[in-house]
Amino acid sequence: MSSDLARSILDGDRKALAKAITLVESTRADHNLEAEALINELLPATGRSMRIGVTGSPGVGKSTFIDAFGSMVVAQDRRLAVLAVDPSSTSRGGSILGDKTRMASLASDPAVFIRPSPSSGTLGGIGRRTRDAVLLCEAAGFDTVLVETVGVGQSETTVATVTDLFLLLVAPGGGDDLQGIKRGVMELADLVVVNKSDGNLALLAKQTEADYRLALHLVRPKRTGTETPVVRCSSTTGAGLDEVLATLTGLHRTMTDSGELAALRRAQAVGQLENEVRASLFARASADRRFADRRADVERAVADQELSVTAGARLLIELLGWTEQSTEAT
Ligand SMILES: Nc1nc2c(ncn2[C@@H]2O[C@H](COP(=O)(O)OP(=O)(O)OP(=O)(O)O)[C@@H](O)[C@H]2O)c(=O)[nH]1
Ligand SMILES: [Mg+2]
Repeated sequence: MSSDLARSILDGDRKALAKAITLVESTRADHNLEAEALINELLPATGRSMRIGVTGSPGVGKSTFIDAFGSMVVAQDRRLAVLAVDPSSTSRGGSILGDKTRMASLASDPAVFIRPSPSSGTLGGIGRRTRDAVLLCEAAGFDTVLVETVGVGQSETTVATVTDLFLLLVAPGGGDDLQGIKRGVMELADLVVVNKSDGNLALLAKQTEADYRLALHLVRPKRTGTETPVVRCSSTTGAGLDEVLATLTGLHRTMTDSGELAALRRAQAVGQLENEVRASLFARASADRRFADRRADVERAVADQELSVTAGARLLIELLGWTEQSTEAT
């Protein structure tokens, strides 16, 4: 059954793609198993895209940027998929489908696939959902995948584990705004883009570009021996968007040629495997009565500092009755 779905996806059928992503996002275990089989089948057809994470604080212009940048990408005969990650963006009305007006040109383009983030939680969390959605888009022939996330919480760190390049979008502003960007996000960035570099804001955008160059000196560079590029653009006039694309494709080509991309993706897959194992083991433990019955007690004791975290964890794990050898082997 899933082979039919697989074939339709390989044919670039967008309805089939949407259906498959729904399976991935489902909280039903049988759906997830179906998705797992499907992705296994499609795996040989994946990997041939430029995977770009886009993050930025609310209001910096992510939707407007993706619309304008995406239109330029498809004008170059590329096929673009846009995935949104942040459940929080749905609640504040900023989800990519919510602001279809700002993505008007993209939403109607047949070379574009747009998928908003699901409103409810997914069984495997945003990491698994996003990774699988990226793979499905690739199998459907999309060669450019943008993964959008609002720069709050942990989502951008997760997105960085499923993308090749990470773009930090910022708006012109003084030093205070710059302080608001977490150091960790700056370290993740392969490219910083100062948006809204137009009209009254053009001068401030130049200053902001200089501020970021300076600030990036203070964080660990993503690539040793190279500076993280900072580019200015306007998503409303389109100025500078070509430079953003050229910088991204240039970086991607360099990574491909040097073997860095292959190594990165291998490391990402191994890291994701570890996350999956960790999550499944924890889910299995939580479903075990011996563990579940004592969990609240142990949590309280740890919270009240009656018991150390290490001792509490050992106590709970021992309740599972795993043998000496198997615990020693971990
Ligand atoms: N002048 C100017 N305004 C822009 C530009 N890009 C976006 N804007 C405006 O900035 C505001 C916010 O843009 P959005 O694209 O909605 O920003 P966002 O980052 O998607 O916001 P959230 O979805 O709420 O996180 C809108 O009023 C846009 O018209 C730009 O390049 N220049
Ligand atoms: Mg938005």
